[in-house]
Amino acid sequence: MTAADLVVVANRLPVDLERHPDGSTTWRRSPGGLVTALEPTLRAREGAWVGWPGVPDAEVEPFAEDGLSLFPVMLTAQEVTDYYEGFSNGTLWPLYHDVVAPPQFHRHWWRAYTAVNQRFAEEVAKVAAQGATVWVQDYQLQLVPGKLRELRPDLRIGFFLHIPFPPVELFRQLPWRTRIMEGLLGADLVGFHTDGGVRNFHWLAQELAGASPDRDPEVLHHGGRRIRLGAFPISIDSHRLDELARTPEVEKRAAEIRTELGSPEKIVLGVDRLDYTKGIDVRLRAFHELLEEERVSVDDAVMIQLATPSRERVEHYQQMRADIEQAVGRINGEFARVGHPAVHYLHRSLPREELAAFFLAADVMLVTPLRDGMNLVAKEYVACRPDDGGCLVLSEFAGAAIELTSALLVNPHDTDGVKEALYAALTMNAEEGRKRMRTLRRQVLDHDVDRWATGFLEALGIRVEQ
Ligand code: GDG
Repeated sequence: MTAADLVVVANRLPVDLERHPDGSTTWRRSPGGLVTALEPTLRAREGAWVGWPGVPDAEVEPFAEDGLSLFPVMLTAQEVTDYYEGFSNGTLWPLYHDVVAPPQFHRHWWRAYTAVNQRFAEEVAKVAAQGATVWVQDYQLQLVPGKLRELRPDLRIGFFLHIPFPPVELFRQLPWRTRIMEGLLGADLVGFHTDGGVRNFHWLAQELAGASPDRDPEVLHHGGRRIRLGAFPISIDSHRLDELARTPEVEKRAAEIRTELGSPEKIVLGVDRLDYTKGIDVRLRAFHELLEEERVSVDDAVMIQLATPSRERVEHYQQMRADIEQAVGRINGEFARVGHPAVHYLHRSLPREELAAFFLAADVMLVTPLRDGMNLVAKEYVACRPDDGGCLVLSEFAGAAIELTSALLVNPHDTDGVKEALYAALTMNAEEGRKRMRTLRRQVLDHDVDRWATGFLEALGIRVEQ
């Protein structure tokens, strides 16, 4: 395979390796937003993607697929435990999400994180052409820009963080804070979802790594180089979802869902990866209290919580799953009637079309994270409402709240506030609801994921053909 001019580096490849009981393996596409956003640009430039294929101890040869070269990085089972589940998801994830769960600091996790980041950097150094552009993704790979610059000073390196960059006092808890900061400063462009992330980084880079400010608040100087910072709020493939939600199949399925639920007046929906940052407990509490106060009854309103299984081997996730399932059980124990649960809870992943039908059926969408980099579900709900129906209740602490200001914004720590917003959404007059939704849709349809990717790559100095 020839060296690539554009290389994306992410913890995961855009395809997952699947091992079958007979020992054979196949690839399954995992079409996340990132793949959809970057695929056309990558294919047009015969780009490369470097990432882990999703199963431990898999030594897989690189392969090309339709103009895109894939370079698998091997992780041992121990590295999956220490680098991925440990340092990435047991240390960085909770620390960067306002310590909503206590982060754990273990030196052997950190050692695995540095070793794996080194391996990713070495793989990229092998596949990138002279002067190529490399785009590193997310918190699992924060040391890659620095390590890569040492190996290949000719490269143009961008880094984008998909989760919040934490407030100064929290980041300073990290025993390896300076190393992380220097890793990130190896990039030419460091991107965040919001200006808050830019500001936190700007301050910490000076404090911890001795970077110097510039007259431009989005520029730093370090090691004789100029580093640009910027806010690039990610989005979704809005037009494709809008079209999907207009298909007769999805419309029919949305109507069926309502009938299957016993034709309630209102359907309240939550859709999340099962994660303690998403505030699933917050919305269950609000719904529970409205039922207790008899402001809502199971005849008029039904709640559905779709929870995609996630990080099931990480301790905090096991506890949280048990707590949420107990809360669902308690609400149903008190308020359900036979054949009419108050809360429907599905712990599984659904196909895209089915998810679109749930969005189209839902009168109220509850997105109540305690902290979230962006939250794509909020944008997907809006994209799936070509009928201008539905009402979005959105946490102020999701990055999406900066753009989706016509949602009903709530502080997820304020149970009364969430409860009143849910009640307001359930009782909102149709005209006001449509007005809000029209404004939200203009924002989401105008700012799609393609615009995000193009904006980042252009800030990094490469021209993107439209
Ligand atoms: C991280 C940041 C940031 C969920 N259930 C099903 C399903 N999903 C899809 C949703 C959405 C995605 O998963 C979840 O994205 P979010 O943005 O809501 O949250 P994270 O996974 O935490 O993502 C976040 C994002 O990165 C991008 O930068 O916005 O802040 O935490 O697309 O639709 N998809 C299908 N079936 C399901 O059951 N098909």
